[in-house]
Amino acid sequence: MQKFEKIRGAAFDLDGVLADTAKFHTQAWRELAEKVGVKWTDQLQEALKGVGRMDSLEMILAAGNIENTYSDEQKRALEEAKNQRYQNLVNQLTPDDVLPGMHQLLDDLRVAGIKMSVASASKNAPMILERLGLLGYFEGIVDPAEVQAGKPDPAIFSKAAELLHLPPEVVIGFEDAQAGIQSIRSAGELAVGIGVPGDITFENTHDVTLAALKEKI
Ligand code: B16
Ligand code: MG
Repeated sequence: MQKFEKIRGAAFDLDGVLADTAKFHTQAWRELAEKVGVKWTDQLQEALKGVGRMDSLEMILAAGNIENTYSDEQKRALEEAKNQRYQNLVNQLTPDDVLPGMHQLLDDLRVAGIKMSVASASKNAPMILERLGLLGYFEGIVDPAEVQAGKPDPAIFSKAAELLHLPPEVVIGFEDAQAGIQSIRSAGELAVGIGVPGDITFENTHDVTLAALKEKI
């Protein structure tokens, strides 16, 4: 494994890493699942983490064996309804909703000269980062609408390194979802798993400190 001194960039997932917005995605999807008559399970909830909006809808419909019940237009209306609900829920976010330890980590990485970008599947990422007061830390935010495929495909994390003008081998990626860890690894970056196994792993965001990264990498 490479030494921390070689690291020059960091790419952050948003939901579940910088902010606890996953609970709002879950609530909005759960309400939609109930509306279309699909049973909500813990497995489904976990599988949706880090997965883009339309892919998430397809997974929910498939879980209820009703993937062929809706036309493309109806599916677009469903994802739009979910997003409206999600946006209403995240309206209440404030800088206090940054996950424990992450503000400090961003400060410390900035002082250490590490360039940072956001590698989220969420089209709402810029709005959420602004609400959290975090926009100023990042040199780039990947626009998921511009990449060919969502996580676990490498595209989002590859783009996150590109935005920093860095080769992937000097970039570390932070993720809380299995699909995201796969995306980081296939992009050729070092995967930091938070609550999910990575190249190095932490139980929660609170434990992810600059000192711990230096020790583990
Ligand atoms: P939106 P991440 C992902 O964000 C979420 O984990 C996932 O639940 C959501 O469906 C996806 O973003 C798309 O979000 O509907 O806001 O475009 O974990 O990659 O930061
Ligand atoms: Mg996430």
